[in-house]
Amino acid sequence: MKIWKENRGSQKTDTLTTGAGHPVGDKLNLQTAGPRGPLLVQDVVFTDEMAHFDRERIPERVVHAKGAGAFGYFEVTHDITRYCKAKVFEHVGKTTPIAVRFSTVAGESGSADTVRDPRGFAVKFYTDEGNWDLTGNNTPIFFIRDALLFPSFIHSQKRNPQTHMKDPDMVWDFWSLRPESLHQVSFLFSDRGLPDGYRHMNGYGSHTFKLVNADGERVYCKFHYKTDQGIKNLTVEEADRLASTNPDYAIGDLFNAIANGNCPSWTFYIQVMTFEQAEKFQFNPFDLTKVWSHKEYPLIPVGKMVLNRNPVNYFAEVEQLAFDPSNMPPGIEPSPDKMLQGRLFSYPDTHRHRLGANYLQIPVNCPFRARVANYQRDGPMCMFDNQGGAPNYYPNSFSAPETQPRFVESKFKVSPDVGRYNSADEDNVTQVRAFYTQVLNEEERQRLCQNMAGALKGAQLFIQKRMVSLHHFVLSTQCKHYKGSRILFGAHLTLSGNLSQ
Ligand code: HDE
Repeated sequence: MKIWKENRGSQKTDTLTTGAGHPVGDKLNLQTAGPRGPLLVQDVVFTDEMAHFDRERIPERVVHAKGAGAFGYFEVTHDITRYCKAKVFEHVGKTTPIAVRFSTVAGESGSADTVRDPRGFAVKFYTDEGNWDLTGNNTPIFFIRDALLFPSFIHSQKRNPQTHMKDPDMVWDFWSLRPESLHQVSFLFSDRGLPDGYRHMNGYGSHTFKLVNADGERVYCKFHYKTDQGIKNLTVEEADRLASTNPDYAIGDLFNAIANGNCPSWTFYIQVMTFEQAEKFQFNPFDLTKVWSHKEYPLIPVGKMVLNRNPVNYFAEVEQLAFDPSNMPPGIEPSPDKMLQGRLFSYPDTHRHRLGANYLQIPVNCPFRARVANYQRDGPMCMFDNQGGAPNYYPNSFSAPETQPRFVESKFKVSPDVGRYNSADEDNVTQVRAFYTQVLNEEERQRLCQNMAGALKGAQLFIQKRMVSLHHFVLSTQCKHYKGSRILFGAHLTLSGNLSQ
């Protein structure tokens, strides 16, 4: 897609200025003492340009650094006010503007789009009662269930601290030491680990959340957004080819589709679980490494998400777009999920570091459908009127922003002993076994083993062995797929000779 049209001289152009707005007479030649230099410090056209250039980069995201963004709307198609009072679901037909950012996870901002990796699928709803950020992925589950492990997990997927290279030992050492990761790892090495761009994949809020209705009644909920374009994945060969020939494949695919009026959409669903059902659920309902059965907790349709506008400026609208799972308007609350709770702290903390204390004033992050009125003042890059002469302390005796008791969060009981509870062994087997033996067909199973072995063979032998035993432990010797998968791994790994031991 060609964006800029050639200027043939007939068009009126703006006067070029410095950052401070002074008109510039010459932008091609330095101001020097004589034609061969040296330079003059008084050349502010040069120093203004260079000093700004020196500061162009902000830190890239620690994870999800490479991404594409677009804008559009969410429309309610089915009434769920019996579950949730959030304004975004207020009535059928209501639309709310959204911003979406898709991403890969482990690579840097210059990395290829078609690598095997989960994909981020983060949605910001600009609602009438503040922004709601559903910062999800294209998978309904995750690798770990305790937020304390996240920095180590991510370190294992990024670069080795000495060689500065991706390191299969680190990747597979961590996964093989944490059996709860196998469910997500199996998903990742299945066909869905290589989505064809960003339009042909589903999205999931992944965590369990709490919905509260106007009467204060609460249920637990999960969010799903299913692609209306249909699921499409790349073959390993095609993904590899694109990684070298067109590393920005997914960004381009999304941009061009929207620019050509081929606007992608997703159908939005919830799953609902009552508090009583959660008490009796066979697993911990807040465990992010597990799904809720769709048979027992069917998908309830809610609405549609449509992306119909490309960013006008990538840096302003996508690089600075800051998602935060703790952005939840009244009616949507966190569940006790330890991962979600960890994220409530991590994201705004990241943004204060990456973008600065006033990152919520950046237009793309600003809750523009609500009016921000509070007692926060000052800080670097304070961009608006800083709330003028209004009182800056609370409580006060003047007509200044006041709390509204109807917005108090729902109450919940917490009485157990405080401790560091080990969740490593909370049934890491049942769901991954069902995924391997029931969800996948024989060819998909073969590809999974082949894909996994292809990556695992870069790790040291003892790590390969531990990973394969983990996979086989999940299947159990009774399983009819046990022998087949053993042979498959054997055929693709350097430890083939050792497998029979
Ligand atoms: Fe993230 N994650 N994450 N994550 N994540 C970030 O935020 C983090 C997790 C996800 O397009 C970071 O701005 C912790 C699950 C997406 O801008 C950081 C934990 C899921 C994006 C961060 C998780 C996600 C991020 C990096 C475990 C899916 C990109 C820079 C407790 C449900 C959003 C930044 C965008 C980005 C932390 C786990 C999805 C560091 C601590 C689970 C889509 O704050």
